[in-house]
Amino acid sequence: MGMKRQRSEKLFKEAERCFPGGVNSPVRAFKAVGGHPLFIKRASGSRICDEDGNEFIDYVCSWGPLILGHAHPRVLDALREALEYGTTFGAPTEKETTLAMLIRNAMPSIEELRFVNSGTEAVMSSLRLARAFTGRDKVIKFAGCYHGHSDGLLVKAGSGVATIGLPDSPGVPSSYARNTLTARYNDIGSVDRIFNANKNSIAAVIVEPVCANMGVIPPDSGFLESLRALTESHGSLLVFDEVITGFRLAPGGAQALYRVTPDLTCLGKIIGGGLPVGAYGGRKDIMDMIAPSGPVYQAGTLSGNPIAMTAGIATLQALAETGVYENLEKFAATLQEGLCQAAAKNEVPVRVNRAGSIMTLFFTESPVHDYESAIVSDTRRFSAFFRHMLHQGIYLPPSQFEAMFLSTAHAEADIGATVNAALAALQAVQSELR
Ligand code: KE4
Repeated sequence: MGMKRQRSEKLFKEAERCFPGGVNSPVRAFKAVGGHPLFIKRASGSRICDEDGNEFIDYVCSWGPLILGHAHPRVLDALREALEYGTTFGAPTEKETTLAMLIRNAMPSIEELRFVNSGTEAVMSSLRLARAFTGRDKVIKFAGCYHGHSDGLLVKAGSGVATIGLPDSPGVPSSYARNTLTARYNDIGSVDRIFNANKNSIAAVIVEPVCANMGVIPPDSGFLESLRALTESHGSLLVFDEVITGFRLAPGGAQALYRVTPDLTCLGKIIGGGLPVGAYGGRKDIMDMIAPSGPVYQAGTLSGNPIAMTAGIATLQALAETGVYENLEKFAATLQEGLCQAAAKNEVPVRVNRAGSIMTLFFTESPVHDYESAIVSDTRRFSAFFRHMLHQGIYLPPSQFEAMFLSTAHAEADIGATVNAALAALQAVQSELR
């Protein structure tokens, strides 16, 4: 399975001298799938090309932001024009309001919002605000959900924490961790029990309305509605972490798709169109507590910078065109069906969970509906599958516990090539690991 990797190997050795593990984000390190990461040189549409000239159909898409694919002409043209005016001023610009209006029009629950520079910053700020608004300290999250790396949320987290099997992160003071209570996704009873054991002390429940950090796990029917009712009855806030699902599942995100209205929403990824942007927002009576209109402090040098705003505006305007989500749905459904058939033909027990244009192929025969049923997946088979797909020119997320992301640039030929590669890869996995 030869693939030229000399330049990536050379660059990785240099990177290892600069960065812990040679990367700037753990999940990129290929730790869960073996070997060293490929260094990417350029990308366009659905394709990425590494430093050794290998080309791949990309299903990472920068972990979600690139729903239009790489280097979309509309985004690049808008950025080229914007750069002529300067890059950042540390002062208000019209573009922040333009992007905010696009977000608010799509998500009416967001009456006011604040731009930050990452999903982590959005979630961290939203929970500080929830604690201030309710006067309570505790927060409920769900095992396997990942909300960025702020201290209080690195408790039974998903994504890279699950990928490299870290129990939780050292360095988080126990005082933080004890204010983060963990429930079981899709198990409303587990939430109810925590509320009853912590009366009047839960500031908020934070949830990925569709999980994508223990692999993709959609909510069971009624789960989000029950969370809404429970938080309301206990005077706690419901925070939707829509960093992945916002503008991914629908223009209005999961809250539009499932018709459940949170008190606060966290966004990131797509709203930045490939540049660093996060946002948190929601009810005006809550958001007005944020400085300078209120006492809750939060700030950021590059928050709302015009270049990132430009990429976000161009992306959301392109997504507003007719048929975009219908096409994503069509291609994603075709891919899901193709992967299931490829597994069946090779008698490999898999589950392919999907929500819109994100999906995960789990190497397990039982349904995957929470963290416990996700982590029993055969990660050995997954890493063999990953390697065989990579060698056939398909770049999957290097972790069983991440989502595959499709873009509007993924064409029928890409889907067909991916399904054919999966057929061969699953056959190879079966003969290797029988
Ligand atoms: P960032 O700080 O990475 O922009 O966002 C944190 C975050 C918050 N909420 C959800 C639901 C998220 O998925 C994320 C980050 N997602 C991971 C991928 N699963 C980012 C990839 C990485 O960590 O390198």
